[in-house]
Amino acid sequence: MNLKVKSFEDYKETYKKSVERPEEFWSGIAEEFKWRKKWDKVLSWDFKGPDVKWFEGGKLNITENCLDRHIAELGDKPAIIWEPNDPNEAYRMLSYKQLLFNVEQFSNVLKNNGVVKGDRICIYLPMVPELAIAVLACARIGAIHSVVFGGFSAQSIADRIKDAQCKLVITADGSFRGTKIIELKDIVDDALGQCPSVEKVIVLTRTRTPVSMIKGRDVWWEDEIKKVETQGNPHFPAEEMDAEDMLFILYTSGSTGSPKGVVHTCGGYMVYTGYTFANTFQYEQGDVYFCTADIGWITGHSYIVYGPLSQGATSLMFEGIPTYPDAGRLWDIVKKHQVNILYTAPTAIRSLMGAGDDFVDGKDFSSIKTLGSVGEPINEEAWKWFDEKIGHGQAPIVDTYWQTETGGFIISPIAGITPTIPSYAMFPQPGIQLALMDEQGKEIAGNNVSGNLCVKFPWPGMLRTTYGDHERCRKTYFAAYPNMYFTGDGCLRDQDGYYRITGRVDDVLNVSGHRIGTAEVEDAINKHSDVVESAVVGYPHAIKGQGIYAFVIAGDHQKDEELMRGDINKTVSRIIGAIAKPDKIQFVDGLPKTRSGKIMRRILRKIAEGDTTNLGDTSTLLDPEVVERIKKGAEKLR
Ligand code: 6R9
Repeated sequence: MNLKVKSFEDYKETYKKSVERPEEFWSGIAEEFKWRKKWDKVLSWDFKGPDVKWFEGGKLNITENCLDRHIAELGDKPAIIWEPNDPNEAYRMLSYKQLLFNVEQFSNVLKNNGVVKGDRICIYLPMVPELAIAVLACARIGAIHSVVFGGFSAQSIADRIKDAQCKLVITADGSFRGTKIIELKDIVDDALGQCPSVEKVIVLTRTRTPVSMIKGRDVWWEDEIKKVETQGNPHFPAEEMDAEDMLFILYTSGSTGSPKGVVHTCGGYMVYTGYTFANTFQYEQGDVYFCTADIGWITGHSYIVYGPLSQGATSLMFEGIPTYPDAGRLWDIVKKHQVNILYTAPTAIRSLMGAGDDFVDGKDFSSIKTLGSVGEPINEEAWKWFDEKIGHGQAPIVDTYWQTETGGFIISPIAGITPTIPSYAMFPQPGIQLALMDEQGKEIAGNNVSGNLCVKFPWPGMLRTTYGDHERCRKTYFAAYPNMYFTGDGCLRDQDGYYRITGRVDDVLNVSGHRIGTAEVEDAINKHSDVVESAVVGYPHAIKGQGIYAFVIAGDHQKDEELMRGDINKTVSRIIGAIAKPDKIQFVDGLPKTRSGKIMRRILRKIAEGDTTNLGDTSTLLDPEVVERIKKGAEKLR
């Protein structure tokens, strides 16, 4: 397939063409995929709606592109290599033929359980091959998957199920994470009390921990597979989908309200993830590609499942955590499976770096060709360590900047082709027209400037709506700057025109690469019976990138601060999940508010960062004295 640029010159020319003649450019890329019927129109768009359509009239099924079309040439090639949590358990390898067989089988299971095109299916599974199988089977039957990350609570699952009105849930008895077992089915059961739309639950065996199985509702994955075997026809012809039919919903946090269901559609998402995967990593047939993300996040959707598989790649999936049994685990996997491309997150790099070089030195990295980073800005120190220790100065690092909403990379170097600079995402991907905007809504021209990062022209992988609430999509992404998609990130374009992401400019936190809204955490804390009010901000954290700092006004029931902190943490874990637990909780007797009642977060952010010398103008505060008291309390916490 001819999706890869060959030189820096070629990148520049490709980029130029992609901007000057976007429709011609993207239809050329799309032709490298398998369509049942070619599109009538490449693009129609209007960011006011927003109303964006790519490859209208085209018919396809993404799983024919990820599976069927590879069988003739790559049928016996590993599609998925699966490394279990416990290094002593046997790993698994699924060839393209086997994966197709399993996906067809499970599509039949879904059909037997009443699933039809357009139904919404919630998936809450550990990182086992069956997760990829379940995702692809939904796509094959035309059902819309909504994968929920295994670290989210019962309440979060319930909220997501209710929002999308899911008909069926696919889960497992439990999942292994390091030395822990997480009882997934139990968590699902806690959620289902609130979810009348769910008719069936399919339960995969993994940990074989005791689970409650309700007659008529809950069925075992393995039993359902046996039924399909007895039925005797393993095949399942892929459902024909329109390019703009929904492929999946993935919930993500914003600066206000509950998480939104970002919607991606079949055609554009396929083209964009396949193209950016092949080109950015410069994937070559035979390479073993290892992305350490969880399929519960967009990175796993786009760059463990759809992107790599549409390109006939070998995608390695890891069930466990980078520090189990020790901090050398990822490097052992690299050697064991001769990984050529390793794609991970700055938070993982920093935590492994912190574990000491004993876990790295002497390991075999000779197979590594390319490294990648995603999820948050990578600091220079982590970049250099990754480069020296893992890449031995030989492997280009692609620092890929993108979002759940963008579907795939929008700013990134191209491995071995474009230059790299530590902590810079460098160049827009072909087809991506960036704009830096100032507070007055004007585009900032020239170099050596910073502003709010926007995209001014559509690309095939962009979100189409937020599920069930199109107006929310418009307000969140398309209203801040007319005719632009606003990312929510700040960005610098340096004197050479290279891009560097400076972080979120809204109230979204990035904790260990996980996106969490401050408003969501506040809502959860405020649900605690003895909390009057709270305000949550981020602060720099050595490993996590950002930590969560909560200022809490407590009622007078609980006098013991440590107990109260424990209770608040438990409440947040129950409502959102352990990933949203505050790292620091400071009890305060008031919050810095303006006379109109708005919390001045700018001040709280500074205090949380430990930078209280210049708090700016506090004269508009209702009670300026409160700031002094909060400052004193913060010093005690440090
Ligand atoms: C893919 C993913 C999106 C937010 C995004 C930005 C941050 C992601 C980054 C990066 C700097 C990078 N982000 N990659 N910041 N450099 N290479 O992470 O999606 O979970 O939706 O998060 O993550 O702040 O806005 P998502």
